[in-house]
Amino acid sequence: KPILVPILGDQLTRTLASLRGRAKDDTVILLMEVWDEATYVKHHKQKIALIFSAMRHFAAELAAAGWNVDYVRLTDADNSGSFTGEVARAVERHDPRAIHVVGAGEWRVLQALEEWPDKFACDVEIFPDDRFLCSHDEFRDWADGRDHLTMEYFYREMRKKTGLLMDDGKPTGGEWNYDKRNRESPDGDLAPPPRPLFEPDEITRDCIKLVEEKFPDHFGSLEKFAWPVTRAEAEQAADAFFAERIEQFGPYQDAMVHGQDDLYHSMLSTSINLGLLDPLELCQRAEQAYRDSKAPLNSVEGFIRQIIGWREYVRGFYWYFMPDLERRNALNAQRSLPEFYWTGETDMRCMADCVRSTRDNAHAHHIQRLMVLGNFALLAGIDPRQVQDWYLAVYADAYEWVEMPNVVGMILYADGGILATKPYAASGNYINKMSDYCKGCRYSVSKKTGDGACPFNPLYWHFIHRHRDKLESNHRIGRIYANWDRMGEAKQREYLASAEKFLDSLTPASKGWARYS
Ligand code: FAD
Ligand code: DLZ
Ligand code: SF4
Repeated sequence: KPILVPILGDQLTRTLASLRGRAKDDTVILLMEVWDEATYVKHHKQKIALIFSAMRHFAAELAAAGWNVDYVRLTDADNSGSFTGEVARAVERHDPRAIHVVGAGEWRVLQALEEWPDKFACDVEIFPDDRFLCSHDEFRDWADGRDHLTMEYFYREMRKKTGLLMDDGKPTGGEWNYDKRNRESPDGDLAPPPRPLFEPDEITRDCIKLVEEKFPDHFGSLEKFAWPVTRAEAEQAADAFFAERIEQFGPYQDAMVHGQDDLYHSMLSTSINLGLLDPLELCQRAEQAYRDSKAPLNSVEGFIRQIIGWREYVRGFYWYFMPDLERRNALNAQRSLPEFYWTGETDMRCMADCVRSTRDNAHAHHIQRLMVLGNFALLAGIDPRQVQDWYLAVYADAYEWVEMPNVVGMILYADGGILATKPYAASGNYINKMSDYCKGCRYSVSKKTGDGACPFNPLYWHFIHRHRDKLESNHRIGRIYANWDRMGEAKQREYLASAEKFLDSLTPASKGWARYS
C-alpha cells in the first residue's frame, strides 16, 4: 500500500515536507482542482487561471521526474468539489496505508484537514509548513504577553535567526531599518525596466478557457495574463528583478504613477505564495546584490524586511489570532463597500487607477493597497468583512493568512491597534506627495471642503472626529486633536458636512460580486 500525498494549490514546492525523503515507488501524489476552493470567494479570473495552470505544470513536472501523480481536474465527471471529498475518492482508488499532508495555509482548510483522521481508516499525518521561517510555536513564544506586536521587533529576531544582513551579530550598516531613505516621490520621469511577461502556453490557455467558461461572472480581466506559472519562469522573473529593478526598489517603494502598474516592485508575491520561489533564497540573493555593490543597502534591507519581516509576521499573526481575527471590528465600521471598488467608476483618479490595475492585473502594489484603497475603506468606515472579501477575491497573490492581517490589522485598525500602533489614516496630501494622481483629478487636493474638494480631506477629519474616544489617548495620533480643536466650530462643521454629503452619495456594491449567494 502506498502513501497518499495530497498537495494543495499553494504548496507547489518540490521540497515540501510531505515529499522530502519519500520513495517515488511508494507514493501517490494527489492534486485537486475543486469547486469549493475556486469559489469560497469569487476570485479574480486571473487568480483561478494562475493556480490551475501552476498546479497542472507542477503535476507534469513531477510526473516527468518519475513520481506517480493523480491529478483531478475541475471538470472530471465525479469531482466531488471539495478537498475532503477528493481525498475520500483517492483513498478508494489507491487504498493508501497513510496520508501525508502539509498543514493548509488557511484556517478554514486546516479545520477540514484535521477531520481526516476520523474520516479515513488509514493513518493521517499533518506536517508543519516549514517553507516559512517562523513556526507557529515560535511566533507564540514571541507574542505571548506583549500588548503591541510591533513588527519591527519581530523582524530583528528574524534577522538574527537567519543571519541576513548581520555582521558580527550587529545589523549591517549599523541600523536595522533604512526606511527613511525609502520615501522618494515620483518625479514624473520614472522609467522602470518592464518586468518579463510570460506568454500563456497551451496549458495556461486551457486554464484561461476553463475559467472563462466556468467563472464568467467573477471579477477581473484575463486579457493581460502574464504570470509565471512554473518555477523556471518564476526564477526568470526573480533574475530580472535582481538585475534591473532592485536598485530603485527601496527609494520608490511608496511611489505611485498613473498607469504604471509595476514600478520597481518585484512582482514576485504570486510565485512566492504558490511555493514556486523560496522566500529565504530570495532574501539571500538580495543580500548578495548588496555585497556585490549592485544594490544599495536601503533597497536590499527594505526588500528583506518585507519578506522575513512583514510576510512572516502576518502569517504568525493570522494563526495567533484566528478564528477571532476575522470578526474583529474595533472601530465598529458598518458601511457597505461602494460599488466602485468593483467597477472603478469614480471621479477619484487615484481610486479609479488602483481599481483598474486590480481588474487588469489581479495586482496592485503595496502602497496602492494600503494608502489609497485601504485608506479610503478606513476613513469611510467600511465593514471589515466586506473589505476582507474584496481583498481576498481580487488579488492573484491573496490567501487568507496574508490578506486578513493586512486588512484587519494594517488598513482598518479593526484589531484595535495590535498590529499597527496607529491607524494608517491620511488626507489627500499624502497621496498627492507620493503620486501623480492628483494632477489630472476632477477633485482638487488643495480644496478642503465643499464641492470639488478632494474627498480624502473631509473624510480624514470625519474619521478623526468620530473616533475621538478611541484615538485621543494614542500617543502617535492623539496630538492631531489639538489641530482639530483649533479649527473652530464653523470649520469643523464644514468638514463634517462635506464628508457626510460625500458618504451619502456612495452607491453600495450590488450583491453577488464577492460571494455566491
Ligand atoms: P514587493 O513590493 O516587491 O515586496 C516583496 C515581497 O514582500 C512581496 O512579494 C511579499 O511577499 C512581501 N510583502 C510585502 N509587503 C507585505 C505585507 N504587508 N504582508 C505580507 N507580505 C508582504 N500580499 C500578498 O502576498 N497577498 C495578499 O493577499 C496581500 N494582501 C494585502 C492586503 C492589504 C490591505 C495590504 C496593504 C497589503 C497586502 N499584501 C498582500 C502585501 C503587499 O501589498 C503585496 O505582497 C505586494 O504588493 C506584492 O507585490 P510584489 O511582489 O511586487 O511586492
Ligand atoms: C485559491 C485556490 C483555488 C482558486 N483553487 C484551488 C483548487 O482548485 N485546488 C487547490 O488545491 N487549491 C486551490 N486554491 C488554493 C487553496 O485555496 C489553498 O491551498 C488553501 O486555501 C490553503 O489553505
Ligand atoms: Fe485622489 Fe484626492 Fe488626489 Fe483626486 S485629488 S487623485 S481623489 S487624492
